[in-house]
Amino acid sequence: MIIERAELLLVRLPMIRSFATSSSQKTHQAHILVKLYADGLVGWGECPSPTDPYYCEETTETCWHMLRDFLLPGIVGKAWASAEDVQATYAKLKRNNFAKAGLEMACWDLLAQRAGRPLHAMLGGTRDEVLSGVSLGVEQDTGRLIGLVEQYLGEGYRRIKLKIGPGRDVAVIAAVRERFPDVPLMADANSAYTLADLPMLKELDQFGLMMIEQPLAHDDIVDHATLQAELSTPICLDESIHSVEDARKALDLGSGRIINIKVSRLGGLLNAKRVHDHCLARGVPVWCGGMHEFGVGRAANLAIASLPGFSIPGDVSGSDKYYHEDIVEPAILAERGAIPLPSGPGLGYTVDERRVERACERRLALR
Ligand code: OSB
Ligand code: MG
Repeated sequence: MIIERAELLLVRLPMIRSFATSSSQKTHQAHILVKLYADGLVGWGECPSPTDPYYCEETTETCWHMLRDFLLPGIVGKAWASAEDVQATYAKLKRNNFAKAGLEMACWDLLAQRAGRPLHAMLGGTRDEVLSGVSLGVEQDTGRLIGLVEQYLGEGYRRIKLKIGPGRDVAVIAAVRERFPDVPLMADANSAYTLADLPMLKELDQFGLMMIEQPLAHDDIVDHATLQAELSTPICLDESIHSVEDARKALDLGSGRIINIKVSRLGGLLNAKRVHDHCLARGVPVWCGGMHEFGVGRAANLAIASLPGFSIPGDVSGSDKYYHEDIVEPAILAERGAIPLPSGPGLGYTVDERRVERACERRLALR
């Protein structure tokens, strides 16, 4: 295929509830949509980067810069036929995985549309629905947090993830666990702790958590191995894993027993699939993480989560958990804790261009 024209659209949506992690607080999300025109088709991708560099080093603006100045000029007008070919166009460009993921996603959408197949089928998906959990931000009021857990369990979500951070950890988990003794529960620290916090982290072992996600530094796999040897609760790695090589090394070291697969953090669907395949071969469970995606990125998350190794309900919730009005039709919604996979070609949802237009703050076209 040859991309004749590419557009970047910076789209900003207000969130239904503000979301706090140990490192940031958000009331809006501003994501870049990548729109590619090739062979009479239009492909869509999304960079769900936070606006600030507190989850990883990328931001919305670094994604815009990489796409405008390196990624799009490297592919527009050139022939390609596979996701491997797409990756080859930026082989020299280090990291910047959220930016790469937005471009690669739009290319996969084009490939799947041209093949007349749903993206999940192209990727080797074997499920017809994806099991869904929720990720709840840090709340200063534990009663309010318990109310939210109750609400989402009432909606049928299969697993609850609680963000934790210094001062909002053991007591919060204890309170939620006491109220919901049997619920599949986990904690995500977003790299807020160090090995000096070992006594507190060991206390978490008593709550029967499914896992503790990224307790230590964003760039660490060594201290995580030390910690995992001290904990009975499995560690799940998020921020530390950017590639299948990172996953292999972390698993070899014993830095964790579960991997959070994020399309964005891994630089696209092909790398996400590689991590999935590696973990499946080793018997390591994976689940699909999220970055508060709009409908385009959420559709890609659903597609990858349809692969057989995704044995744990992920963070891909219905869009009504995040946004009053998302940008795709039909809305992506969970029913009894499961989201059905679409049957149409490509991402399988239609981008509502009027809504995109209304929420678009900046655009750029390249030919
Ligand atoms: O660490 O998984 C994370 C959101 C923003 C940044 C990092 C993370 C998250 C989430 C929310 O946990 C996942 C979602 O509901 O999309
Ligand atoms: Mg995480």
